[in-house]
Amino acid sequence: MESWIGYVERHDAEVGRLLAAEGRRQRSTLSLIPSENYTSKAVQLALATSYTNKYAEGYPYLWAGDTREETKNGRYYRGQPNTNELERLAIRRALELFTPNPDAYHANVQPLSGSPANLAVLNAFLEPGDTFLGLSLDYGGHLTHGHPVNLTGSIYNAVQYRLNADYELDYEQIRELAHRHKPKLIICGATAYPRQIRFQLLGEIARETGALLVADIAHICGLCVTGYHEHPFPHADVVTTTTHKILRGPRAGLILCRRELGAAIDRAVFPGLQGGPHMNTIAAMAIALREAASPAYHAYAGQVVRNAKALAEGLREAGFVLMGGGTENHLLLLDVVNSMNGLAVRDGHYLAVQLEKAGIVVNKNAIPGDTKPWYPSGIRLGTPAVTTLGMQEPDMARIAAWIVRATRGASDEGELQRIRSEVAAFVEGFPAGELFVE
Ligand code: DSN
Repeated sequence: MESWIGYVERHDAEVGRLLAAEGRRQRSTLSLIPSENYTSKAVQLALATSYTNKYAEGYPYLWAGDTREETKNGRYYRGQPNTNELERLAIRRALELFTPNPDAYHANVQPLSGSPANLAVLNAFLEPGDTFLGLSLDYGGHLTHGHPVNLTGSIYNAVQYRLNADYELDYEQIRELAHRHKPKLIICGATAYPRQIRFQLLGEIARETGALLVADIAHICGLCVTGYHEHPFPHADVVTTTTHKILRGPRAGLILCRRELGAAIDRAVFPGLQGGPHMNTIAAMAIALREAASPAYHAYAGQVVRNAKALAEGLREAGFVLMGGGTENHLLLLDVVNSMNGLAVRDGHYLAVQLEKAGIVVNKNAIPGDTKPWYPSGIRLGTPAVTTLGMQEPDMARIAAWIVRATRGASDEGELQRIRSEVAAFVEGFPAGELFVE
């Protein structure tokens, strides 16, 4: 039988060639970017279905929370029997996976990704100029948590909090800022924070000061639903997440909230920010949500954390400086400029480029005090993708050894090529048959 990619290659040779090349790249390199993963083949195939042809502006109900039979179609276009059933299924699975009581919460599965999800939440509860608190980007926050170059930092009055000297969220500073600025909303969550987030404490601070607590758990959602990280509910009023990181779903966003906030969230997503939802993506999301409720996913999440600790240990022993001293979740942030007793590379950009030549794919990352985002001092590593391939602690020791060798030999192109061959043979040794559409 002709392969899927073979079919595309026959139809469009240029795109088909690039599809095949990307598959080969992913199967022969180590993906250590903590926000990346490998989805199941079922998730990828659902994305490639006829739902991509269908417009479905609106919701599969007339208003949030309404479940009556006669109001099961709140769409602006006809032809929705399948989209309505599919979106309801995705909503139910999201509520069952993420909330302590599906009847008390609401889910919106339409955000196109994490940034629109966060913007919609801010838009739901804030007027332009209103104040909210968020973690500063250079301390591990996200652009949409109020960075000045992002809309969230220009439309609203974003007050930024930081980490303390122990590389922990500065909960005292957050409390002080919340009392001083009386924000309508506090957003927590991070993209480069190797520690656990104390949602209960943040919920207390929010309630003391009359703010809503929004938890962006894009990086850690899979740990929260399996008990490897404190769960944001019931402390947070609203939770946002992407579905393509540790959750292993399609590139998309998801918002969950207390049921009484659901109508405001829905209005903010559509028509406030977006038009038609991507129903093929929602189909793939529903599959990923079911997969994430399985015992196999629970085991996976535990292994992600154990692997991150093993990788951290291997790198620390070799002299790498780990921000926060190690990891309590799925990721590590290395200060590469000050690592390895003077064998330091000049910046994280350079090291990320050289590591890629060795088949080790990471991203450069700012650490506190950095002033040049393109040439930061750090790199960020994570274990969600390599764990999906089936790697375990001993494999992390091998990866750490390759990173150390590639860092020492960063200016030696021959050494990087030798490592690349070893890495490719190693990665190709893991069975990936269920992960790649070919
Ligand atoms: N780009 C994502 C990450 O890599 O963490 C955040 O949006």
